[in-house]
Amino acid sequence: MSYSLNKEQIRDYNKNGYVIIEDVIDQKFLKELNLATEVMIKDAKLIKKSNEQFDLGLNHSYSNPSVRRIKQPQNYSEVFKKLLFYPSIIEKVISLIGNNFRLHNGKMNLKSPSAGDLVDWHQDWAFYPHSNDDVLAVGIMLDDMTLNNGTVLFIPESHKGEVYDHHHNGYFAGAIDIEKNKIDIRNAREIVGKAGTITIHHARLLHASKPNLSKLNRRFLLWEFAANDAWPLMGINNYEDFNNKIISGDAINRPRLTKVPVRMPLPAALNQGSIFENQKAVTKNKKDL
Ligand SMILES: O=C(O)CCC(=O)C(=O)O
Repeated sequence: MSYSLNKEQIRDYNKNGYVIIEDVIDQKFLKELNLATEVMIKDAKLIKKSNEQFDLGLNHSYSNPSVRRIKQPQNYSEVFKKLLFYPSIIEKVISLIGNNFRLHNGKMNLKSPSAGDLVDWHQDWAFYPHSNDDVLAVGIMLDDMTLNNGTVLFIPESHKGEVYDHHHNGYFAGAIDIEKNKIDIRNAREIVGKAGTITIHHARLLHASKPNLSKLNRRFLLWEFAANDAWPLMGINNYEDFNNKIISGDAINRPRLTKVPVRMPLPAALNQGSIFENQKAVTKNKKDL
């Protein structure tokens, strides 16, 4: 059985910068993922401050846990490791960026009713420019994504344009000032889907995510993948760790250089480790979401 994307899906991705595929994750496995998430949230109850695993909401407490993000869930749970190597996802990524790719970063945004923070307009590429743009993110809906629990918004074809300024007051802030950059967000597509649906978006696609106004959870996991010959321009700390993140294919030590627009995320953000805190510097856009 082939799990590859079909021609129309590949064409949609190249044209619009994203594609949505329903029913990718098996329902039984989804239950296991949600149980593993509950176990991690229990661990989060025991800590008071954000750490390398958890980004906590400002009102987090033992009795009322508020976890905004679980970072690198694959490092803390065998179930999430299994999801990282899910054949149906791997084959779809191969259809778009070829047989050689590695994990750049893994994260789950929980958007629970108690910590339903929105994510402001941004391009992932601004956070991690690479030597070429065979770089994308696979989003996995662990819960249904509905019109009032925090949809993702994608602006079709925006991946073909420039990389916008994501700085504020001289520091990287991880969000774009939509008015200053005269970006028309009326064309944004609001993405909804059943649990088990996946999205795949190009690293330069302009996107954002609405606040959760419901009483239900909205957990969305993102695997950010890069071709093995797309090297991060911020450098590699440890070459062995870098290659240990290969999901498919072989290590390549000859990066492929293409003509890509780049702005470095420097000077670095003031609150390293939390997109939610950094984006607060660019508050103007919040009313637009
Ligand atoms: O959680 C979401 O809806 C997507 C957020 C996002 O774009 C990100 O974390 O980079």
